[in-house]
Amino acid sequence: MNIRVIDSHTGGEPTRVVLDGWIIPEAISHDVVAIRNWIDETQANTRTGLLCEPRGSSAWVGALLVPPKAHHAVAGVVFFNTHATLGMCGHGTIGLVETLKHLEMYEEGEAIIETPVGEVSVLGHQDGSVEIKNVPSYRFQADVEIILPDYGKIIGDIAWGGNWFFLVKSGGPIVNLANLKQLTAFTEQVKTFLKENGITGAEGAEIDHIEVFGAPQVQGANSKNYVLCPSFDYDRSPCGTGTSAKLACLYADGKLAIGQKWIQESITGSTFTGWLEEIDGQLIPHIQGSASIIAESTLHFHEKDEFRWGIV
Ligand code: PYC
Repeated sequence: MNIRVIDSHTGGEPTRVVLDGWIIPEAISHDVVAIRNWIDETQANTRTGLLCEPRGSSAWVGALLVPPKAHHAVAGVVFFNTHATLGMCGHGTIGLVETLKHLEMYEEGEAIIETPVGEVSVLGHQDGSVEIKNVPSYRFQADVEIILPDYGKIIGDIAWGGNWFFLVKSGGPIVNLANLKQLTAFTEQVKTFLKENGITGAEGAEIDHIEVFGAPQVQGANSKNYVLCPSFDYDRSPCGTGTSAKLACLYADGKLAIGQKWIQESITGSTFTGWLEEIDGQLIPHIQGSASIIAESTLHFHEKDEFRWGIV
């Protein structure tokens, strides 16, 4: 099996867009929800082969590009990581648009992309950046108290930004790159506590991303974050869905007005600019950032390769 991909990074976080070679059953080939279920139920090998070492690493996010179902959409996409599929992915959508530009499949204007959690719209700007209008975001629960064995009482919010997040409000290590190990150990403990104590998003959904905040270092930024992803690696970018969840929490706390800009710095120092729009009583996050193409490749999966499906 050979799979053709284009790799990009958005603020340091890699995205591997799958163009062809991963054969989707015809009956579901335009249905991103069905494709997501098909990957989760039957395609773990291809998913891990594409993203785990030796072809990738736990930091990578994949994006399976598919034809859209609706006439008004330009593409459908199912995001996945080394662990499972994802509902939405902000940095991945920016990487996907950069890839579509590279393929001359996107030139200008607003375009709709279908994801398993709803339609998002994208807009390329003159300066090369990409703006995403994400799915509606909201805070689900405020000021949830948890007690961790090594850190004591921690308070955080649970919010939806296209994925489920626990946003730590108080406690935890200082957010800077020198504290990577401590931040990872801390957020893993938060995630384990939530799971073991049945603390979830709406309808029992697993909270699979943990976000911690600190003082920004980049001039003009409002905050710096560290985001633990489901693969137990961290997001090198400020995390588009995580920034969306943060905007919803800030708004709920009366700390951000509709249309007010919020510059979210990542643990690596890259930034996204976010703001909220209100449509029919729903909060629609806009996230703007930039991606760069880094490779165009054909990945080979030989039967004789002992790590054909990655090191898992
Ligand atoms: O940018 O939304 C995001 C994201 C989710 C996981 C990694 N990046």
